[in-house]
Amino acid sequence: MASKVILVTGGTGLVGKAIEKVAKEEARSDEKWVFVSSKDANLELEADTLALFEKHKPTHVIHLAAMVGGLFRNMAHNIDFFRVNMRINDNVLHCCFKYNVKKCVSCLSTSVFPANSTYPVDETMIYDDVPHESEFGFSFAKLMIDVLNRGYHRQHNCNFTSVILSNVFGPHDNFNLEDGHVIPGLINKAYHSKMNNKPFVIWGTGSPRRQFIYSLDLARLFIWALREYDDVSPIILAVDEEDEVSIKEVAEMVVEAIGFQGEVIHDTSKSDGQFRKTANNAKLRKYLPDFKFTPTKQAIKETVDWFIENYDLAKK
Ligand code: GFB
Repeated sequence: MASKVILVTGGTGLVGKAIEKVAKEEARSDEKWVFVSSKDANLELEADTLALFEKHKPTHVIHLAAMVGGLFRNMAHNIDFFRVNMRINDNVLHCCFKYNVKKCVSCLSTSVFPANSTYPVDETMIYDDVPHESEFGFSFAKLMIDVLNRGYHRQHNCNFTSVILSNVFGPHDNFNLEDGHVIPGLINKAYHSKMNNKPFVIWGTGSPRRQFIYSLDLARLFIWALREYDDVSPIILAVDEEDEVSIKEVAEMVVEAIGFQGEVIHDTSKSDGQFRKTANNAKLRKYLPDFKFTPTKQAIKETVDWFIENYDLAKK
């Protein structure tokens, strides 16, 4: 019988689906995985969250549930991102405490780092200055997870920690143009440009740079963190600095994967957001020096193939 019950909140989203796939491939007899979504509980409500924990009695939690979105959704809903995520995080971590959860791993984002900084940023710099204004609400709510983790550790000796994620993409992403992140947005746009013989439009100048991470790579790292990483301080799970690419470069990879041959244009009336958030993954590399990330080009091709095969089901 499984001695560990691992509850994954936000378990049907981009990262949850990837963790489910990898956990199945690397199944261990002492682990029972439970993937839950907003259909199982409204984590903004304390009573619902308590009922969920009462039902599953988790020993471990991967906390992914969050109001998320790309730059443009963040800009349009800053205060909603703050309030919704604050409520969810407070309820989930308090239930982890109440139900004596042995370990909880939550997500921060590279958007928590100071907007004005030297690069690369690392885990020691999250309180140095305020995050970029475009994602102020989301970023501060994410930062408060670290405050909760430290608080529960100091006062109650809980083993709650967090991982800092850069821009994630992969199968089961949100391909919606207004709400989603850049890679799924570009894939959806390039697909329709090809189908309708229309120009492909990249928003902004294309010069901002990002360390994109494939959801299936992230899933392997997340499971490692749950099993092995025992430190309250966050750890950056990001590709190496030299694998950072510009939005323009990533758009070219999408165009190639889709096989679009028409005109490519930039809409520079759209925001660029933060120019860079380059994160140093030396702490991760100290633990996992040989971890191999999927090359971005290959990961984009796999995501494009998934999108086309699952077009009717894909969130968009
Ligand atoms: O993924 P994204 O929306 O967010 O990427 P961030 C925004 C960048 O891609 C900007 C450009 O430079 C945009 O101008 N871009 C070009 C596009 N075309 C498109 C498009 O079709 N859709 C979108 N969305 N952008 C994310 C945060 O920031 O970083 C998350 O939104 C999280 O909350 C994550 O914190 C780490 O990369 O700027």
